[in-house]
Amino acid sequence: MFPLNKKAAAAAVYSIYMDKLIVGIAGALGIVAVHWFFFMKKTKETIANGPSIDIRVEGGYSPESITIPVGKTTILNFTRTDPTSCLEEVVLSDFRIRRQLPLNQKVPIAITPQKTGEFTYSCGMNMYHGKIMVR
Ligand SMILES: [Cu+2]
Repeated sequence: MFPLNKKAAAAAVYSIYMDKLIVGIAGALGIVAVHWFFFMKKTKETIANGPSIDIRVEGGYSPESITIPVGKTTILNFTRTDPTSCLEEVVLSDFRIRRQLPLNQKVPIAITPQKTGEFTYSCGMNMYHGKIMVR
């Protein structure tokens, strides 16, 4: 009798885990689908002269926070080395920029902030964040 109950309990626990796993997989597929939906056309960038900052995209953005001068053009060189589809697009909403980041390619994004403050940017799904401090 006892071994049978133990077996039943184990089966119940297993089924709960399976439910969670299925929900997890469904959620992940949903995220991928949304990313595909928002896939946008590549645009050519006009590169302005001025200082640049390299930002590596790998499990997030590094450096996560950068400081750039107000009223001057700074080029942010994004290089994505992370194959996660989540990071394949970067959105600098304050600067009205949305750009694809092909794997292992340097993508220069020039910005010229007109006011000081803290600005955030993110991946296309708003899950990973980076910060731009304008001084
Ligand atoms: Cu994302």
